[in-house]
Amino acid sequence: MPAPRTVLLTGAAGGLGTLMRSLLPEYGYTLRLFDARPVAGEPDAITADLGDTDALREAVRGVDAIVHLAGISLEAPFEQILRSNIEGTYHLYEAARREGVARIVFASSNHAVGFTPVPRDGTPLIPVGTPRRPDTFYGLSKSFGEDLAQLYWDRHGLETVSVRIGSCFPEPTSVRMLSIWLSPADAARLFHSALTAEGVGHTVVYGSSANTRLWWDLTAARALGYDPRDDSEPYAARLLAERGVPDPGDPSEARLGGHFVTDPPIWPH
Ligand code: NAI
Ligand code: 15L
Repeated sequence: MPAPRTVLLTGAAGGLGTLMRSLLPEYGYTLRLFDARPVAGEPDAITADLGDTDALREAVRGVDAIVHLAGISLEAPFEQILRSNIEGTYHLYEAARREGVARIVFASSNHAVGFTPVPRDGTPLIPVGTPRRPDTFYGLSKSFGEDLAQLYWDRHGLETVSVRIGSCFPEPTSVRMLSIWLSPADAARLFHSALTAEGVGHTVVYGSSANTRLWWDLTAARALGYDPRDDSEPYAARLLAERGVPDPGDPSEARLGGHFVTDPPIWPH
């Protein structure tokens, strides 16, 4: 597909949205911003909920692609997850289909497979085809989003790259994040690859940097042209000294989803 120029960024007021607002324009994109909350310093941003189908339809009209970050990003009561993440993502796909948008990059999450045991002692890296094992209603909504993306590709020819993001923050802040960290610069590289690769259909990839302690297989992401440059290893000695070596007998250490498996952080709003 021709390289997209105008991209709708949903969730633009959030942590990852804020990082991408500063990094994605370097790749030549013009961003249209969308969030339920006002985006600081961006008076042209669209302030609307994913449940507002008229606002969504107008927001997607004329864009070449969408980076869909909006939604509840932690655990919440099922009814809230249903409204924002499940129905909200459906409304976005319907708006995109009706307006003829060619491609969506969907912010899935490691929590779609959060109950998967972490590889230890030379066991193979986790493949993208591993059975989904959501660790929360939140992870379940990401699993739904991946299936929705598959449906819209098979039935309507709308392409998606579903990125199972690890932890995208400026720095890793836990031992677990040493394995799943996605640096903001690598996130922008990955989203750019996902926006421009040819013939993606519906492709699922893991989203992380080239971490020395990586838990999953980045082959599918690299096949899109993604060439990660960062590695969490420089943070390892300090984090291990502060936090200690993980106990493999602790379920929150033994499963990919970490503390989401045992004591998920709750969406504050
Ligand atoms: P965030 O919580 O900082 O931002 C989410 C944004 O979505 C917020 O600005 C919020 O106002 C907006 N939003 C929520 N519900 C909405 C609705 N119904 N209508 C319109 N806007 C709505 O989350 P963050 O960290 O920026 O994550 C962005 C996306 O990436 C989320 O979908 C999250 O699940 C996903 N993700 C993020 C990871 C990370 O490490 N930051 C890891 C895995 C997935
Ligand atoms: C996620 O899916 C969350 O949105 C993010 O805030 C982090 O908690 C991340 O997963 C993680 O697993 O560290």
